[in-house]
Amino acid sequence: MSDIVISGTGLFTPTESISNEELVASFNAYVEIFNTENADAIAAGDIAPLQPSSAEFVEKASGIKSRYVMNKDGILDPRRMVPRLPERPNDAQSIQCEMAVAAAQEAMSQANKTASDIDMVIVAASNMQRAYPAMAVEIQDALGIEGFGFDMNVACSSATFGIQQARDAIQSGSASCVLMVNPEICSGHLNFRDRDSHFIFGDVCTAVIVEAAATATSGEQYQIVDSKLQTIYSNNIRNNFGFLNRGDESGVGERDKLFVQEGRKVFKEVCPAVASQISGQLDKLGIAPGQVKRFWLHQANLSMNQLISRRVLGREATEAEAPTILDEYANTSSAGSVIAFHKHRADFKSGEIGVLCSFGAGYSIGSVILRKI
Ligand code: CO8
Repeated sequence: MSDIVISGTGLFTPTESISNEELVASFNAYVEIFNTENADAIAAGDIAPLQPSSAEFVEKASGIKSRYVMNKDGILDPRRMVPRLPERPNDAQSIQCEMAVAAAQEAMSQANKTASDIDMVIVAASNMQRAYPAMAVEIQDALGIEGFGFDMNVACSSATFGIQQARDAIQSGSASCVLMVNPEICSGHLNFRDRDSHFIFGDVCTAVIVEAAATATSGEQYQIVDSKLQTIYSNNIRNNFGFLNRGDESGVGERDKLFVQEGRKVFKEVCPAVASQISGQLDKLGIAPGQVKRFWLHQANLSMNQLISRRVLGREATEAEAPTILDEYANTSSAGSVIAFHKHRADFKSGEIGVLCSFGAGYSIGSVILRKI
């Protein structure tokens, strides 16, 4: 198999951010309004009063301190709690396209690539803002890329699955240089009125260039040594939003048409599966866990990452070995591990090895072993 490399990455970070304190103040204002407006029903025992959220809980349970969002005031308005993202005319660039173009331009510049070098665009993300045309085709057009593009969704694992699709396409000869982007507007599908999950997600976009080592001219290249994908069906992270919703009016606007999860079950079931996948993969490749310089892990929960790296290494990982970005970005679904890779690799020397790994709804797990060239 000829060498295939990641030759550039890019990151678009929204300008607006929300601290835990701001988010919790808005949630608690909503709780007060709800409990006041429903005081009689609550007193009669017909409905339960809502409980307040707490910034201390959020940081302790998740490690998250803040998140970037595409619109702050709509989310923080306790009478709205949904980002304000006005529809755009069909002849204007769509919002996911705009984010993707910004991240792609940085990745292309890092990789020394112009539009004419790229012949395939993959948009890999948990949520597409429309059914069709594919976001990838619009992004391809916005960047002036010829060839083809398509969208794919494997929730939080979309990026690692996208990297493997890019690698396979180059290996088989159907593409020579691939732009893979992850425009994640998680705030669009997050229920900011749900105390259990209102703090979890943020918005961002990452981009990755994948190409054959033979064509790469970037000063910084990471060989894709191996990639492994796994899916295991689970309803513990689910969103029933979809085009068939209008076929049953009774369900429109219900809680299950946004992100819902059994967070504890996800934690307990996913961590061992991820650790065992990474350990098995390293073992198959003859790489001792101690030879791995860095674990660029999916950024959902700090304790999850500590548990996974402890299981793989047999000891606590240092912050340098398993860097955290979720404190600042929260969970950005598929983009999280790519942000960690983008921000935490400048110290890599030739021959050093890292693991890029994602996990989430599906369940889905993707792990990519990278070696600096
Ligand atoms: N403030 C104060 N107290 C709270 C709050 C809050 N905000 N929320 C819950 N509590 C209370 C609970 O009521 C509970 O009280 P009690 O003990 O009296 O019952 C107590 O705090 C503990 O609650 P939990 O057991 O729920 O708390 P955990 O310690 O388990 O932490 C987490 C909750 C942070 C959710 C944790 O379980 C976790 O991170 N689990 C893993 C989740 C995960 O990784 N999910 C992956 C989803 S991402 C994905 O796959 C992509 C999907 C597509 C993206 C879509 C974009 C929207």
